[in-house]
Amino acid sequence: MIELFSSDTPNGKKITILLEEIGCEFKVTAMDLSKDDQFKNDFKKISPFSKIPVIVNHENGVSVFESGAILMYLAEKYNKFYEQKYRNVINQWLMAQMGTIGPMLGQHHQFHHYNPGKSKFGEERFFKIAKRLYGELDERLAKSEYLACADYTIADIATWPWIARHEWHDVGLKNYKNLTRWYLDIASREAVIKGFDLLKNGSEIPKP
Ligand SMILES: N[C@@H](CCC(=O)N[C@@H](CS)C(=O)NCC(=O)O)C(=O)O
Repeated sequence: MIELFSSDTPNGKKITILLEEIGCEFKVTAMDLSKDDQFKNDFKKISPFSKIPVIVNHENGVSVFESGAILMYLAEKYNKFYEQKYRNVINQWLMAQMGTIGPMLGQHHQFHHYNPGKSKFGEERFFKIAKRLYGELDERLAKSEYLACADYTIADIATWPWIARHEWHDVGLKNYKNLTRWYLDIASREAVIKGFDLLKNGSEIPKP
């Protein structure tokens, strides 16, 4: 059984979506970041940077931190959404999410959504970067059904929950035709609907 330590955030939802897609048995241990659950000593043993998500595989005691590493671990273990023949290209789109899309949109959330009015520079900078990312993803999805290839992969699973925060981004998702096509296609998957509702409190996917 897989235990997922997580909160209801895009990085957390990546993992519930993949676990639902795989259909394996798992349980979520909710972490309240506002109450500093992430800094507790026991959690630090499995998460050296005190961040969610982390999984523990109770079959063998293996723990994995960093959402990209968790996706790779589970996809390899269950041999799903990470086809060997596309692995090089899947890795590139997965790393682009981990290194660019997530961190940049995360900063945009900080300035535009949580702290408007505190830094004009920060708001402008990350709004511009968010818009640019939407355009670049749209361009890619004009040429490819999914981010890495013609199949749905862990690169899509990593990126989609960030675009699901489109209301916070204020960029106007529906102006990006290919990104919207991809977003809605993934949003209609049963596992994605279930995985999105990480805390099982009826959370629904925002429409473009
Ligand atoms: N690169 C990490 C980022 C994880 C991350 O930023 N987690 C946030 C929530 S989405 C967190 O745990 N923040 C708590 C903190 O930094 O104190 C990953 O993808 O797993």
